Amino acid sequence: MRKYGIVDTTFSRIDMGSIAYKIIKNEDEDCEIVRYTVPGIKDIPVAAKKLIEEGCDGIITLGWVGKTALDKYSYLASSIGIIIVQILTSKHIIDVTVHEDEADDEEKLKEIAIDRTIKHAKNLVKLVKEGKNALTKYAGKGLRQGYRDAGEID
Ligand code: RDL
Ligand code: RDL
Ligand code: RDL
Repeated sequence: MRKYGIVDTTFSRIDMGSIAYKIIKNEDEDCEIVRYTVPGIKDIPVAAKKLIEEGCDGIITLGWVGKTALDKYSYLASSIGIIIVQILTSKHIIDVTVHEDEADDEEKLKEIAIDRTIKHAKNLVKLVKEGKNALTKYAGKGLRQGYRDAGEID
């Protein structure tokens, strides 16, 4: 049975973990899902590593980055940490991050967070189920998460 990990944070202002849970369950009915909630983004890499060590085939992380320069440094650190865990474990960690300065109003931020979470949860299931070529039919299509697709330049 395929096993997925969800890592989310209490810092986040939207419960993206519950959305990811529903989508993964819907896309891969018989799977097992483990959720691990940590305080903030810098706590994500080790949580993801622990879930992989517990047998997860792939992970989705759900981070929220505040507006200040300090927040952005935290994001860079966490992002590098997530990449290091992927390299060390050879497992995909799909990094969903919402940056609080992506939108001025809360409704728009919520839309971005939900859309990004749904699309990346589907990406994770495809990669875990089908492997290397799962996304090849979308290559070069200008797909975006959180926004309308940019589209292909022809
Ligand atoms: O280990 C405890 C905290 O250091 C850790 O949870 C940090 O990720 C918390 N944090 C910051 O310290 C910060 O300056 C966060 C942010 N900014 C941020 O923008 N988003 C977070 N955490 O999720
Ligand atoms: O793991 C899922 C995503 O985090 C990952 O695919 C990122 O590489 C997606 N991404 C960004 O998050 C971003 O802010 C990309 C860009 N910018 C970018 O400019 N080009 C990309 N991905 O290919
Ligand atoms: O072209 C508009 C956006 O794609 C661009 O601003 C991206 O940098 C926004 N973005 C993030 O900031 C991020 O952390 C994206 C992702 N993650 C992502 O996973 N997928 C995106 N954009 O399409």
